[in-house]
Amino acid sequence: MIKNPLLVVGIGGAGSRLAKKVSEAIDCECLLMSNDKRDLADSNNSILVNSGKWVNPSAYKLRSFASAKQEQIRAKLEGFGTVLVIANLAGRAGAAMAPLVCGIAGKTSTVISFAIMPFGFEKDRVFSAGVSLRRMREASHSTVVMDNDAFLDNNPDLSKEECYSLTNSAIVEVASSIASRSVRPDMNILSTSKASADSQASLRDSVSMLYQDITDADAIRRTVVYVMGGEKLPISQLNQLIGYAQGIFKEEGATEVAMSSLAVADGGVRVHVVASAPQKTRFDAYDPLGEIFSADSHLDWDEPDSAPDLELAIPLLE
Ligand SMILES: Nc1nc2c(ncn2[C@@H]2O[C@H](COP(=O)(O)OP(=O)(O)OP(=O)(O)O)[C@@H](O)[C@H]2O)c(=O)[nH]1
Ligand SMILES: [Mg+2]
Repeated sequence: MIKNPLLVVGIGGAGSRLAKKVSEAIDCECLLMSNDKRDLADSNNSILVNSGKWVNPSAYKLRSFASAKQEQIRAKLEGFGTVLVIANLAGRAGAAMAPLVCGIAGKTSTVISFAIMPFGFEKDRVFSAGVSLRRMREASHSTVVMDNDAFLDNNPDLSKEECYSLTNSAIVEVASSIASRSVRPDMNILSTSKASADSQASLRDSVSMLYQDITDADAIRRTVVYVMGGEKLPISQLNQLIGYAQGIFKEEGATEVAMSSLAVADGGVRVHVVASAPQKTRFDAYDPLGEIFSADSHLDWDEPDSAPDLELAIPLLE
């Protein structure tokens, strides 16, 4: 499914930081996109979405400014077999531009998108992230979701920063390994754990995070268990770990184990789980109306909501 050449696109602050790391890890081209100049510093391939006179543009506003750059985006994406798009949907730039970029890329390339979801207490961001995720999923061949909220639920003692640093490294590690293997079409949930000396505990933590997002765990059809720092693990322990994972995901032959020699900072083992998601996940509830109306009864779905600047000649109406 993955065709060369490969392009990694980072959108917004966190998206750009992660995309740079992934492109370094797998040695491929990188394109950054943001409305904030600071996100694009020291990059030689980027698109600045200028928000004009707006100091604090909404996601809708940003989307309309990004739409105006469609041709430039199309030109930058041209000629790539596969495009990996990384965006933080908790951010405005991410939520505004990611569906647009996936839509444009999807016309000519295979698109694999990575979406970061907000914490549950970021109430103002949950809805917009939910709608953007639905659109991103539709426009991509495969979407991998990292849910910060589920991670925090599982690791309540961590600060926001510690949480970001762990979920970010899971994204970079999994995105980098995806380039050399296949992913399931449609939606996949990425879950992770803190580093631990005990690989089974790390797997258990990841699975418990996964269960926060999936309402019907029996519907999981395929899982890939990524073992980071796993090459240092004795074979017997690795075997146990595989057996343990297969016990959790009962589907015959559906559990795959991917090893990575990437060292984990404190010498422990970290287990990431990528599970293909069933029809329903908790993200559906982020956009409650989307659950009530089926996709084909939306009159205005084709064009994402945006807020263009319309110059109304009000004085003339007098
Ligand atoms: N998951 C994750 N979230 C982050 C990270 N850094 C910051 N955030 C949070 O995500 C929010 C938006 O981050 P950005 O990635 O800058 O979002 P953006 O797409 O640039 O959009 P803006 O809201 O316009 O900045 C911030 O308010 C932070 O709370 C990170 O490294 N990882
Ligand atoms: Mg930002």
